[in-house]
Amino acid sequence: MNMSEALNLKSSTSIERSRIAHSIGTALDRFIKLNQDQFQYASGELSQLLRDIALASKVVNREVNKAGLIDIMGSAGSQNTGGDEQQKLDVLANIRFTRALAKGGEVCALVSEESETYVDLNNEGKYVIAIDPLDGSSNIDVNVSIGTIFSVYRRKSPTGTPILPIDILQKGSEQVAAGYVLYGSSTMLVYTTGHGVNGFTYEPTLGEYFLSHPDMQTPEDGKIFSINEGLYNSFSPGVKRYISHCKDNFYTGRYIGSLVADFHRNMLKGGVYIYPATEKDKNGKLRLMYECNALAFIAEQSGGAATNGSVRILDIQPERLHQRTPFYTGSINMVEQAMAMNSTNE
Ligand code: FBP
Repeated sequence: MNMSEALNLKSSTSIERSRIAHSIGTALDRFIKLNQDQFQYASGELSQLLRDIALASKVVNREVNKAGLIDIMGSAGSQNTGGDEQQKLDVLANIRFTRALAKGGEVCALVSEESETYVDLNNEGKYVIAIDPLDGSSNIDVNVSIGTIFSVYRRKSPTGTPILPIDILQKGSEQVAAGYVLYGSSTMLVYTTGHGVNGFTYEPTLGEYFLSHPDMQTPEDGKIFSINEGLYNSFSPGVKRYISHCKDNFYTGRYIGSLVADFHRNMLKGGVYIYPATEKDKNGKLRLMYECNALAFIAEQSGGAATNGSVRILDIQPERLHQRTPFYTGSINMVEQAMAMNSTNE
């Protein structure tokens, strides 16, 4: 097609298809608007809430990208509730997301890895958020992919009244939306509202996310296993048996040590991520409310699976804000196989 033909483009489809200007895809804002009627309580608040999360992630992305140039690397000199050393970027990301969600006004309470108790934001808010503002802390200072993980719930108590435990300690199956942001070679926002999973890639020169991975599907099977084998000696016989099975079948071992990055790769390529119970951490390391529930919702919405080794993550009733759980997630056949080997633990 030469320039004059291109300039004579008549119909919108021919313009859309013109190779002279590649289509950049649907902007996140437009996608949220176009799909708003899918939301159970579609009145714009959940849409705004998703926009607030996207905005905060752009600010965090900017800070993560220039971390080596400004003084935000290293420890913040404090510990979070789990006793993990807080990195400066952990604290910064927590402030950015809390501020954006407080300003938005849609959220009544926020559960965060970086806060001991939930943060009371606004009694008029209809939604409760559980968030891991920056996941993969051990990789922050070494420029390896890190992420943000979020879960959205509808409050149970009437708006305008004090927040109650029933508003906070909800099962993962009650999530109305969930997602993650991956700060990697490119930055992506992946989320679900219970109608499939869509991925958006950030275009920094336009400051906008664009639909790049519509209707993401986790392959039923794969050849990648992700587990910290450094903890091998503290694994159960069942987990050791599954690792041998993977090696006997020449599966590839891939473990970044950033849950979001390992989860994302396995969702695209097929694979299983396992953080099991260990002698040290009888309930595993990962947190149910702001790490596992969101990824379990996405796993299931993309045709994958997520369990604690015996039951569905989304069926677990949380008892404490920062409770931990073993986590098996990814390709459905691989999760089931790992569980089968785990259940015969002699
Ligand atoms: P945080 O960094 O948010 O505490 O998340 C936990 C995490 O870093 C996951 O991202 C990762 O998969 C896992 O812990 C790595 O743990 P380990 O170093 O014990 O393998």
